[in-house]
Amino acid sequence: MEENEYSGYWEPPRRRCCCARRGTQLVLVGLLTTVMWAGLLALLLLWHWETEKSLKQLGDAAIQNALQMSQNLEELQAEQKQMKSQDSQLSQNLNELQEDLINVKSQNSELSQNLNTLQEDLVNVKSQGLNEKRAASDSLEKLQEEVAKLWIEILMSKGTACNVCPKDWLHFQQKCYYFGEGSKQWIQAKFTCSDLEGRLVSIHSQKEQDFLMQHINKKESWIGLQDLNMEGEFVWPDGSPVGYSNWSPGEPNNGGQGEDCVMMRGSGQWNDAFCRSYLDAWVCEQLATCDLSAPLASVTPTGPTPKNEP
Ligand SMILES: [Ca+2]
Ligand SMILES: [Ca+2]
Repeated sequence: MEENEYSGYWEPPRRRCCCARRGTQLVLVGLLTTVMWAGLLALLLLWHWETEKSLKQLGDAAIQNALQMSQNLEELQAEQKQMKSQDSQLSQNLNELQEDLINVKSQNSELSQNLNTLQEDLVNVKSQGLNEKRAASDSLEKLQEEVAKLWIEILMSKGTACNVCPKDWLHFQQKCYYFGEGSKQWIQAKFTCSDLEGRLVSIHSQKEQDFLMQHINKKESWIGLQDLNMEGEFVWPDGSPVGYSNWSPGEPNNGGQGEDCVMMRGSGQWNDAFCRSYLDAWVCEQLATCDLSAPLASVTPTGPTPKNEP
């Protein structure tokens, strides 16, 4: 028996035992497999649940982000619209400013033009006023001279001697003459005569010319004639035009750089010369005054006071 036991005669029980063990093992394996599958399924379900949850959260976040982005986009669009509106307003303001600038420039130009016109008018008025004042002064001076001459004639007609001249002046007819010597330009000779209370000589007759010829000692001498204001229009110091004249042949010729001041040559004939030339002689004149020391017959003075009146 023991030999059979140990020689394998009892193969069937051994097989039953193995089969039972195998069944148990199979059951265990099956259980284990089931548990494993169950665990795996549970894991899969858990993973699926977690994944779905995550996806849902992601979806919610995406929706939230999309909403936020949409809101931001709307805000940006609103800002852009507002900026466009402001840009349009700024552009309109800029255009208005440019138009205002153009208007201001135009007004400024017009004002500047008006100012220039006013300044020109003012200069013209001033010039006209000065000319009128000068003309009035010349007229007054002329009138005073005529009155003085008339007064002298009246006095002379009453037997009064009107031949009084300052010292070193020579008397001829109704005037006194001073024959100055020394190098001078025409304008310097003119001012020197003024300082002597006279003026450069005016010559109105051949007799006067002859008298002057006798006393200039053949020296070239400045006389009062000039055409400084208007070329070719010669006038005497009292403003009177040329009546009597004694021009040299071919004169006046306004030669060289311009000749506007008249001199008497040694021959006595006249020549227009350059005013800044220096001559060694000039002739001044003034009206002679009357000697009123003798009583007058029936004349009452009403004119200007004669010089040398006692
Ligand atoms: Ca001239
Ligand atoms: Ca000349």
